[in-house]
Amino acid sequence: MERTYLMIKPDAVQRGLIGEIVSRFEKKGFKLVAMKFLRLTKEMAEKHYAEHVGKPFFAGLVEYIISGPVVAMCWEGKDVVTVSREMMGATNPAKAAPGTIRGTFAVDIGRNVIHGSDSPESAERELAIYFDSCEFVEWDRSVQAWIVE
Ligand code: IDP
Repeated sequence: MERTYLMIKPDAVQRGLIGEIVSRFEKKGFKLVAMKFLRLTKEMAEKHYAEHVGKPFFAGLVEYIISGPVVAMCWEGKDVVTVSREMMGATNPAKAAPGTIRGTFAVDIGRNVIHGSDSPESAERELAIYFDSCEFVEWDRSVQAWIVE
């Protein structure tokens, strides 16, 4: 089953949106596999956002992401990478569809409340930054057959 890395960013934690955001993925039918509350080091942030090194917003992005605690999560489910990106909405909240997480809770690209991997390959790379393999919890949900045929 596909996995993705989702991260509730420092602005959402400060604004008390953890429960609201986690709830959306739970209700959708995805399965939580790993979760931790932590503050990123500068090294972790630079590793996570390595593809953006050299861009004008890079320094501000790193400063933002290490400015307070985040919730790091691994979620599992059918097409979870694509579907969770749809649920998040566009990177720029001004362009995010109403009802999406960013469309509902954010207005600024520099404070867009959530991160989600953009491909299964990115998910694998990002999950390795935050979790050891022993931290992924194997468990069965009694409702699984009512979520995926
Ligand atoms: P994504 O988070 O939707 O995958 P990316 O293009 O990978 O979007 O950008 C990573 C993060 O960098 C964004 O979520 C946002 O926080 C930040 N970012 C991207 N572009 C800008 C910008 O132009 N100004 C400020 N921050 C930006």
